[in-house]
Amino acid sequence: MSDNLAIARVLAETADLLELKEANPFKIRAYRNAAETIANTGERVAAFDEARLRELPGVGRDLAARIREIVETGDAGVHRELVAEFPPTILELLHLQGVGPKTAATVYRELGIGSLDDLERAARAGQLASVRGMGPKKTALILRAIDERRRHASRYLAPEVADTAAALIARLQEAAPGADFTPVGSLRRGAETCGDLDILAVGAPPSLMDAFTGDRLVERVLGRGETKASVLLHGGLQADLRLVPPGSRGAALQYFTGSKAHNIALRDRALARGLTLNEYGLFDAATSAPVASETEEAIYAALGLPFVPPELRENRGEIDAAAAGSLPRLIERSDLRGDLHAHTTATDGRDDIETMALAARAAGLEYLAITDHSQALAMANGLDERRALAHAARVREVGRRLDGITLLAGIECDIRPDGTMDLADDCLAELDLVIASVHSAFNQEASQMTDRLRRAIACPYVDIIGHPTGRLLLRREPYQLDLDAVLHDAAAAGVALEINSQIERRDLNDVQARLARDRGITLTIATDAHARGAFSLLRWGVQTARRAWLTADDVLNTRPIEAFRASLRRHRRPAAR
Ligand code: DGT
Ligand code: CA
Ligand code: CA
Ligand code: ZN
Repeated sequence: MSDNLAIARVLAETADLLELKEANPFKIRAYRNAAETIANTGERVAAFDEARLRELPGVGRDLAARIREIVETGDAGVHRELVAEFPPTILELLHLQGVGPKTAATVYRELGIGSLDDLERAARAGQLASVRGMGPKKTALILRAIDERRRHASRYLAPEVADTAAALIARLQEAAPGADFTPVGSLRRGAETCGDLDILAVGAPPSLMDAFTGDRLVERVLGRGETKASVLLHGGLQADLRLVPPGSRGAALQYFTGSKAHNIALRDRALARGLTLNEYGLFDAATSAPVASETEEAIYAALGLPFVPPELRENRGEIDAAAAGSLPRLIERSDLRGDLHAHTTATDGRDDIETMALAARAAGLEYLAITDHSQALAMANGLDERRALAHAARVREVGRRLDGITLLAGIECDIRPDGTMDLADDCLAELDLVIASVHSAFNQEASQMTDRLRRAIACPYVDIIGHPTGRLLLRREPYQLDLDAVLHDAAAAGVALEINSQIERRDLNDVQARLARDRGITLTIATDAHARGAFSLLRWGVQTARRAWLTADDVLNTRPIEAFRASLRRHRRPAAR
């Protein structure tokens, strides 16, 4: 096992299982902290030796040994033993949003509930009410979480699938050094989640199938032929491998990248021109003579189209736009000059101001806004007015000291349930940039939540709305909201909307960001970094932006610092009404 997230998952599960056993709280915390540290480390922890591992915050001798064990064997003995002590279904309980290890431990011990099915049955029968701290409200939340879980059960976060793909392809490449590997399907299209992992191998010998089906990540072989194999990986993800000869590389890439809807539309276009299109190539329908197959560009060109970037291939107007020569020039990671959303040790971040600034600079950024939480987020040690201003002074002081990176002193200010801002106007006015976000009372009705966001937008010191819909991929639905009304107000007020790059947020999503841009709203792409390694996450925000058809001009933080500052809402004249 070689990716950070997979290692972190084993450690976090160990912490959860220890909690279930009521083990020593310090030990539980130690595993949980290590899991978080590793998930947030930019470099590949699998390449670290024990000494290097012990330099990570919160990783001592024991944990370093456990981590090496996970890297080398794919699991840790302590984790395996813990799993064996409980029913195998216990992990699904632990992973249920809104339940958490404490509740799971209570219902397991008091009611013997060890699976989602048990929990659902008990909840429906009203048996949870007998457990301390579990009223009807909590029961309803649990039932909703189970329902959502069932609907999402078979999908995975794309960045996690990308990590798995990289690890797997590295080993396949060793087995077939001359071959060329590309992840295709939804992963290549930059989707948020993937149903499975599709890999295309060009120019590999048939023996590659042995390496694939025998890989250490493989739990079970689902099917195996000469040119195609499917396996189930540990953790439940399916992986499909296809072998094609170099001559049909482009056709196979095009076909297996999809989407299915794009392919069908493209095939119709081919048919209308007397051509047939399949995974082997583009052919003359009458004579079967090959027309194009070696590159995707050649196939699109033979259909009278420029190359269509994979992120656009969703049959959302891209073929017409391509035919009309009006495909957008999509934003790229290298267009981003700044990151606008980052936390430090002042609240719930793991690194201090200077460390974050240097990491942003190392990631090629020219500016960084430090935007710690406001007081309402007490759990995160949120800042009140006095601390916010003192923190801003420190941010500016560090910024003056450092070369090659400009720091902006901002805040991620909570939008209270009634729509008022969590910090006084005169404090917000002192800062360089204000993100306003919802972090509480997610269950408000649509009308209330819509008013709440509109009120926030009406505050003249709000520049950006952070993670505007509050959804967590595969875990939490967006809050109820009239997005149209919010977009209307944001456009009128000149407030920007964030595309949050956290892998489980991607919020706004592609469709919403495209809609916002069409309404004249500018977007930002931000990491919501909580540690120095997090700036690499910009990549995922950029993918969402590309899927939203955005160009560099549509995104505020592609601008040079002075132009960026000038385009913030606080420095613009109020929009004429
Ligand atoms: P996923 O796996 O749900 O995240 O989404 P995809 O797009 O990766 O879907 P998948 O893995 O079923 O198939 C990979 C690609 O193969 C898909 O994007 C397009 C192509 N493909 C699959 N089935 C069909 C089909 O019936 N017709 C056409 N034209 N293409 C297909
Ligand atoms: Ca797929
Ligand atoms: Ca597939
Ligand atoms: Zn936030």
